[in-house]
Amino acid sequence: MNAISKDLPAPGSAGSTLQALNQWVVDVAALTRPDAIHWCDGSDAENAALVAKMEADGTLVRLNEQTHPQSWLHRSHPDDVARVEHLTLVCTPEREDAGPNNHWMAPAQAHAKIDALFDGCMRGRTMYVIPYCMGPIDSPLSRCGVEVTDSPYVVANMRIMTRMGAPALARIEREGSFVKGLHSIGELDPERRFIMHFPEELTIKSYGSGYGGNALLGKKCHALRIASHQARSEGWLAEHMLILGLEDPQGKTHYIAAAFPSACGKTNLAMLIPPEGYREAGWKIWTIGDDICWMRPGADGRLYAINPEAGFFGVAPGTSRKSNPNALASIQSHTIFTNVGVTADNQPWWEGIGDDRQPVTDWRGEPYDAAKGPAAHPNSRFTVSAKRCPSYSDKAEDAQGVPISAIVFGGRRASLVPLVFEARDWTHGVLVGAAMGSETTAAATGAVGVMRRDPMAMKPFCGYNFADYFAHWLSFDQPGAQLPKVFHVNWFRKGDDGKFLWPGFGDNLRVLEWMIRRVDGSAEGVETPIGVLPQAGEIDLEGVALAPGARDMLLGFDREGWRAEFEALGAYLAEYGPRMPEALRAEQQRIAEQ
Ligand code: GTP
Ligand code: SPV
Ligand code: MN
Repeated sequence: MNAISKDLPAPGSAGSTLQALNQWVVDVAALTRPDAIHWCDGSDAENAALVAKMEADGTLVRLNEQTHPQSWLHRSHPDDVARVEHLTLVCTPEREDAGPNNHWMAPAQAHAKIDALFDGCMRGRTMYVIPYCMGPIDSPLSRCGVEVTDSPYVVANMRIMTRMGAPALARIEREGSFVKGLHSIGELDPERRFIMHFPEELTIKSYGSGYGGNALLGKKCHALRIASHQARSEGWLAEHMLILGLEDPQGKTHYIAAAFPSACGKTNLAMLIPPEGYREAGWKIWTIGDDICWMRPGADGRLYAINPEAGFFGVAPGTSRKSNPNALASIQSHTIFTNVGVTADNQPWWEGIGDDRQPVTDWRGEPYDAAKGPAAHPNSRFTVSAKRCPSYSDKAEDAQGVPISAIVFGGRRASLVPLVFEARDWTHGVLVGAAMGSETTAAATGAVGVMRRDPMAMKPFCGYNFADYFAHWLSFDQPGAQLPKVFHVNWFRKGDDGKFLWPGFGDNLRVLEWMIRRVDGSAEGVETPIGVLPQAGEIDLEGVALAPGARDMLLGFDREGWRAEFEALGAYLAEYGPRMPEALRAEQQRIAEQ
C-alpha cells in the first residue's frame, strides 16, 4: 500500500485509523487534485524509491559515491533560496494577537487567498502524507503533525529532520490530535508564494516555495510559530535555541540553551570542539540540538529541554575541518546538500570549506566564475541525521529532556556589546533577551548586514504578540522555580580594521566555562549597569592571540554607548503600547537611569 506510483491507494482512500486525519486528507485532495496519494511510512525502501524518482527527474544529483556515499545535491529554484519573512503570515482572529512583530491577515481572508492558489495545484503530481513527531517518540514534551506536500524533496528532508513515518502515525492515532500542514511548491513563483499560520486551528498552509523553513513545515512553522503559541497556553517555551551539554574534567555535565539569530552560530556552538589544553584536561561538548528547543518546568522547578528535531539543516559556507570538525564529520555520507557548488569529481564545495579542492560548477548549475559570485549560495545548507554527529548525546533521545543550567542570548554586533555578560535575575534576563539586536544574514531574503531587533532570535518565528511573549517568559519566575542563569554573548565584535576581535568557534568554550563557574558560584564577576561582566583573569585567555586593545574592548563596559542603546530599547518597548509588561519597562528604566 505504501509503494510509489501506480499501486498507490486511490485519492481519498483511508491511510489511517484516525477519521479526522483521513477526512482532512480527503478534503485536501479534493482541493489540490493530485493524481495519487502516498502515505509515508518512513521506511528505507520508500526513501530509496523516492530518491530514484528524484534522480531520474533531476531533483537530486548523486554526488561522488567514493568520497560522499549516499549523498545528493539539490539545486533549488534560484528565486527560492531562503525564508521569505515578508510573505510569512500569522493569521489570528485579532490582529493585535499576532502583534507588530508579525505580518497578519484575517483567517477567512487568508484561507480564501491561499486556497485559491492550492486549487488544482497537484494535478499531475503525487501528494505525500507525512506523519511526523517533533521530539522523541515517547516523550511527553513531543508534539506531532502531518505535512501534506507535493515535493518528494520535502519528504526526504522531513525524514531526516523529524521522526517521520509509522511510529509517528501510531502516536497521532493514539492522541487523536495533530498539527495540519499543507504544502505545495506550486509554480515556485515568488509572486504566488505565502507561508501562513493559523495558530488557533493548529494549521499551516505554505504555497510556492520548496526551501527550508518555508517548506519543511515541522521546523520553523510548527516547532516555533505554532508551538510557541501552544506553549504559551500550556505553560512551556518553544525557542530558537541550540542545546549543548558541557562536560567538565570532573565528569559533571551542565546543559546550556542558546538563542542566536539565523546564521549567527548555533550549529557551530552546539558542536564545538574545545581548544587545545581544554581538550586534554577533559572538557567536552555534547550536542543535543542546533536550532530549536522546547522547555518546560519539571517537578524540581528546573527547566527541562528537548530538541524537537532529529537532524541538522545547517549552513554550509564556512563549515571546515578547522571551524566545525563535528559538522564536517557528520556530512561525509547520507547527506542532502542544497545549493552548494561541485568540484570536477562531483564533490560538494562551498566557500570556506578549508582545503584546496576547487569548484567547477556553481549552485545554479552553471560553470563557476568567481566574477559572478560565490560557488555556493551563502544560505546553502546540508541536511543530515543528528545521529551522524560524533558529539551527538544519548540524552537527546531522553523522553524527560535535560535540565538547563544557563540560557544564552547573542547576536552579531560589530560594536558596543561585550563578549559576555550575565543578567542579574530572571526579569533582567528577559529584558536582555528582548533587547537583542543583530545584523541580518542570508538565511532570509532581503538585505544582509543591517542591524535589526531580533528579541530572543524569535523575530521571524514567534507565533504571537511579542508583548505577550515577554509576559509569558516573565511568568516562569514563580515560587519554587529553579530558573537557569541568563547570559548574553557577542562573538562578532569588530575592531577598527573591520576584523573580528574574538577568534570564536572552539575558543567560545572559554566563555562557556566562565558561565558554569558563575552557575557553580566559583567566579566573582564585576557588577555594571548592564549586568555582571567577567573580572580580569576570570576568562582564561592563555594562548589566545588577541590584537592590541582587543581584550579591553571585548571585556569592557562603554557607559555612553549603552546609554544610547537603552534609550533606543525604551522606544522599542513602547512600540508595543500598554500590552508590554510593566515589569519589563520598569527594568529598562531602572537600568537607563544608572
Ligand atoms: P541557522 O541554521 O540559520 O539558524 O544558523 P546558526 O545560528 O546555526 O549559524 P551557524 O552555526 O551555521 O553559523 C553561521 C555562520 O556564522 C557560519 O558562516 C559560521 O562560520 C559563522 N560563525 C559561527 N560561529 C562563529 C564564531 O564564533 N565566530 C565567527 N566569527 N563566526 C562564527
Ligand atoms: C534559520 O533560518 O533560522 C534556519 C534555516 O535554521 S530555515 O529552516 O530555513 O529556517
Ligand atoms: Mn535557525
